Amino acid sequence: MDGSPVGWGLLSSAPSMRASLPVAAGCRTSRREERPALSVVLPCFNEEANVEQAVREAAEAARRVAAAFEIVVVDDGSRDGTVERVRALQSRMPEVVLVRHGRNRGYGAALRSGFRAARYPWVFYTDGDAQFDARQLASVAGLIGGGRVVAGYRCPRNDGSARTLLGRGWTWVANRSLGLSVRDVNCAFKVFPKALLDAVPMRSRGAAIDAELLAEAARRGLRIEEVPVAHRPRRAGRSTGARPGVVLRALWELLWLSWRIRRDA
Ligand SMILES: Nc1nc2c(ncn2[C@@H]2O[C@H](COP(=O)(O)OP(=O)(O)O)[C@@H](O)[C@H]2O)c(=O)[nH]1
Ligand SMILES: [Mg+2]
Repeated sequence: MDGSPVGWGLLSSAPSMRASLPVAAGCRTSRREERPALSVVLPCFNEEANVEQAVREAAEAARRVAAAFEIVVVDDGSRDGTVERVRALQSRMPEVVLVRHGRNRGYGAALRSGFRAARYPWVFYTDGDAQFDARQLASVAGLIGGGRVVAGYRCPRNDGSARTLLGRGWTWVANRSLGLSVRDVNCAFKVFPKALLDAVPMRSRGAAIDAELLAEAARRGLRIEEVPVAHRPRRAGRSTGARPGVVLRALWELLWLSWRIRRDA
């Protein structure tokens, strides 16, 4: 594992923005040389019923794959008992860090706060609603390192057919407008080098953040390793990812992002 903060030409631009093909199952764990130090970022908005499970699974995953780890829970202005649940976890788990927004600022803003707080050279993020089982990280740990980003794709997505269709449409639009070819742009199961997250001028505050991060990674020549991940139905609480305001904001941010990337090119 290369822990260098500015290794792999992160600060240089590469002409190609094409993502790699999905890796074959047998390749996934073969490249691991050293255990990475890992910050796990979990954005949460009104997740009192799910956050404990998300943190426990993340801790289990990190204990298996990381030399050192922390779990950064970002509370995005929840009005339920999310913060109290996290505080209760902190009394038993010193690795848990709580970052709070005084008001709800959006998914992208929550991730950005988590990235800023992260202390380790690799950042794994997934949702605080436990729709992804973080323990799947163990099967892709061999890909963490070097000039690589790990990007999951939901296989299958478990949000119902209307949501799945909307997600496919979003992936198509994001790929077309940013010159990417990623299977599931908004899949919240990704690992990035912290050096990249520190280097890119992240601007999205809403759901376009995934597209922005992938585009910046590709532009800097990082390889995007796509891996299938299982996805569970939301067990409790409410999804806000398909609200009209969230979708419109994401489209607006994507339009702006695509203009900016073309301008910079
Ligand atoms: N949609 C949304 N999710 C947020 C926000 N802030 C944090 N989150 C968290 O981001 C994750 C994804 O949100 P969710 O509503 O489940 O979206 P979905 O999985 O696409 O339906 C969850 O863990 C939320 O708690 C926000 O402002 N909007
Ligand atoms: Mg969800």
